[in-house]
Amino acid sequence: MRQVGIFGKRKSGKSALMYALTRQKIIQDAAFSAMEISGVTRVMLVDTVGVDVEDSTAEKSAQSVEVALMLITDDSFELELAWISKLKKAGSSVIVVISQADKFADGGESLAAAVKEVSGLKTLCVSSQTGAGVAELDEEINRRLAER
Ligand SMILES: Nc1nc2c(ncn2[C@@H]2O[C@H](COP(=O)(O)OP(=O)(O)OP(=O)(O)O)[C@@H](O)[C@H]2O)c(=O)[nH]1
Ligand SMILES: [Mg+2]
Repeated sequence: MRQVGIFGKRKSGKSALMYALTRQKIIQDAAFSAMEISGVTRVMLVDTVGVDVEDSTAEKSAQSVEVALMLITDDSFELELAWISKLKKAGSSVIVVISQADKFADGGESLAAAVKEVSGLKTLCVSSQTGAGVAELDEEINRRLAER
């Protein structure tokens, strides 16, 4: 099955994001069940161990995912940038996610701009708690999968 991996430091909100994305999908499927059946793509969301954990098993997941979500929650994101290189080298399409965006006064926009500037990657602000940005992220994931 096609895999989408969720990467980030410990407590960056990986598991919460996995549930938010899953919930979104279930709601959509309920509302548009007739439309979804014919064009359904089955995707496995892969939750990983923090990239800041020693001997992280995320290393293994990085080899098998087609699309990788790299979560960033604050302005020290050197480790995440190193992982982005690693994921790209392994052939994954990387989407940067400013996670827990509800915690920022500006919704994470200034951090997103800073990350985008150095990484050159599409960066989306998402809150699993309020649901802000979840639908946009879901769309972007599907776009990336369709492109491959
Ligand atoms: N305010 C806010 N808190 C969040 C959000 N997402 C997660 N959290 C909180 O952040 C903490 C960590 O969330 P998790 O989803 O468990 O993070 P994780 O990256 O899976 O953590 P580990 O598996 O331990 O590495 C929990 O207390 C969550 O309630 C969010 O969008 N907004
Ligand atoms: Mg977790």
